[in-house]
Formats: sequence, structure tokens, C-alpha cells
Amino acid sequence: VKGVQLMLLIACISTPALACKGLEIEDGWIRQAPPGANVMAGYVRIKNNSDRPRRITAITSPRFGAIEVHETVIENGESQMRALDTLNVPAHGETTLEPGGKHLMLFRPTAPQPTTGDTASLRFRCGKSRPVTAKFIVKATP
Ligand SMILES: [Cu+2]
Repeated sequence: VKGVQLMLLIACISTPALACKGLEIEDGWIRQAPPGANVMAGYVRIKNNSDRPRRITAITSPRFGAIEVHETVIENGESQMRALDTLNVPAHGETTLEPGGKHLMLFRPTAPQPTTGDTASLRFRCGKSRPVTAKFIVKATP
């Protein structure tokens, strides 16, 4: 019985991170891309109003074939992108995806390609719990 209780305790401690509860997704935008582009970049601020760290495990959208989280790292003096499996948001903190840093890569936009002023709905998943949906607006930037 003790073993089972321990297992349940571990489950209780480790499961809440896999809920999106308390996450607020703000100021999401997608950089306008040239016609025919196979990938677009997206940026957003994710706030965590809960007292537990949150972990986003997947992001999907009906407007894109696949979405990845990337970070930009400098290796041997060169800027490179690396895909992240998950995106962590600290308790009572926030994670910002911005040009030059972490960002979303939105692959294979559905036709017609989203352009300035269009919006795309993105769904953020934290494990199997209820996802959080946010609208991203396409902007042209110099
Ligand atoms: Cu990237």
C-alpha cells in the first residue's frame, strides 16, 4: 500500500505542470512572409499566473501544417536555430518569444497564405489537459 501511496503522491506532484491552467497568451503575431513561403515566424508573450511551472508540449493551428519552438543560439560566432521539445513558463513568471530569441516556426501555411491583417488561431497544449487557444495577427515588419 505504501508503494501505491508513494506513486500517487509522485503523480500528484508531477502532473500539474502538464496543465495549461493559469497561462495567458498575449500579443501573438506572425511576421508576414514573401508569397509562396513555406515557413513563417511567430512571436508571443506567455504569462503563467499559477503557482506551478507550466510546460507547453505542443502547438497546433488549422492554418499551418506544423509548428515548432526554436531558440537562437550563437555557436562558433554564428547564429543558429535549434528546435525545443517543450516550452517552460516559470510559476508567476513569463516566457517571451521575440525576434532574435526564442520564436515559433510555422510550417506549411494553408492556402491562401496568411497575409498582413489576417489572424491565425494557435492552440497551446500542456500534455493531454485542456489546451489554451490564442489568436495571432500577421504583421508586416521592416
Ligand atoms: Cu527558427
